Amino acid sequence: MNLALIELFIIEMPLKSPFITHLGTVRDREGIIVKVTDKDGVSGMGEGVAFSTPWYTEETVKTSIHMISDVLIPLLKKHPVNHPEEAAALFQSVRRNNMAKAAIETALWDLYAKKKGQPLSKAIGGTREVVASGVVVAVDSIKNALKQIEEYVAEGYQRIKVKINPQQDYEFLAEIRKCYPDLPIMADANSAYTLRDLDRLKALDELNLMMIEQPLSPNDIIQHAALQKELQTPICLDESIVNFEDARNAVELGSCKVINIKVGRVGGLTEAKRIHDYCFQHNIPVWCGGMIEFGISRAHNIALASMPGFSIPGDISSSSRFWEEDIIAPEITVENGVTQVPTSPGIGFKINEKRLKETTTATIDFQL
Ligand code: OSB
Ligand code: MG
Repeated sequence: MNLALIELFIIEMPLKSPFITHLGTVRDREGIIVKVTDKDGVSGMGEGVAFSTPWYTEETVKTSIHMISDVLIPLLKKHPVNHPEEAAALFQSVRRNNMAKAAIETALWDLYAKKKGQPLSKAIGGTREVVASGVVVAVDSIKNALKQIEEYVAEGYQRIKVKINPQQDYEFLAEIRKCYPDLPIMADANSAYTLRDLDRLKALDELNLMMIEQPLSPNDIIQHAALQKELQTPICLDESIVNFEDARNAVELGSCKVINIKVGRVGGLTEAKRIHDYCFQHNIPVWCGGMIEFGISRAHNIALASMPGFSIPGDISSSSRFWEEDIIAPEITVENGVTQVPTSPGIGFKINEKRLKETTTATIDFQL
């Protein structure tokens, strides 16, 4: 791909309101914006979605910077690639560190699509002109939950995802269900339960939830299969699925009926596509998960969610869901419950240079 320069922008931005889960609260988001530029001066953008601390996966912003700087870029220097899929294959020689890999690989996909003069969605096999938008409510009081839901329903979101845990589940969801009898609602537990909570989880069956996301620990693949046999509500796996093999094992074992695909969690668009293709063949619906990310990663998510198997609204919310001002222009917007898939080359969004500058805390450059 004739790479000449890779630039990292470490950025930081406060969320408009705290994002509360039983694992911790996110108030400020650090992120890594990756810009790859080739010898013709064409650039592609990617984003590293690891958090500041390892609460969601083992990676952090600092481990990502280390991996990108000291391992992945040196690999690319030593083995120049002609296609983003070659970078994904090259990165297989490094264990895990999927968010660091995805940060670079997605930037290469944007560059690749721009060189072809194609929207990224088309370059990866997307077919939709719009993607269905959902939004996440992550608060610790029913009052705040109902306030946010009212707002989001008015904005047209097609489904609401609510964070739950054993201290905040049946009564909380029942109250929401009472106010919104027909709203598509799903619950995300982020591994807050074990099989000992079987009765608590079974009680949720009567609330007509679309699905319950990641009830048990990431490695509880067999336990999720046992749980799914006892529940009517479909289980969706998030943290458990970090590569194609995890998805295949989960489907073969009956550990879930739905899969949440996150580009960062699985190491890039190449692996995300593989999981999508497998699920599509096996009639397992998928949707695109969010990482409280900035506009660059959200733009990659929109391209991914335009693929045919993404039949359920994902965490594709507007830039204004989390940010006073995003780092892309135009910002991502949701109208009538959908987000338009861009038709211009690459990710289809430009950088808001002023906003990038004012949120950047450090930059690192690599000459290739
Ligand atoms: O479990 O899906 C999750 C955000 C950060 C880390 C994990 C999760 C989430 C979300 C998505 O719930 C929020 C979003 O970006 O819209
Ligand atoms: Mg989740």
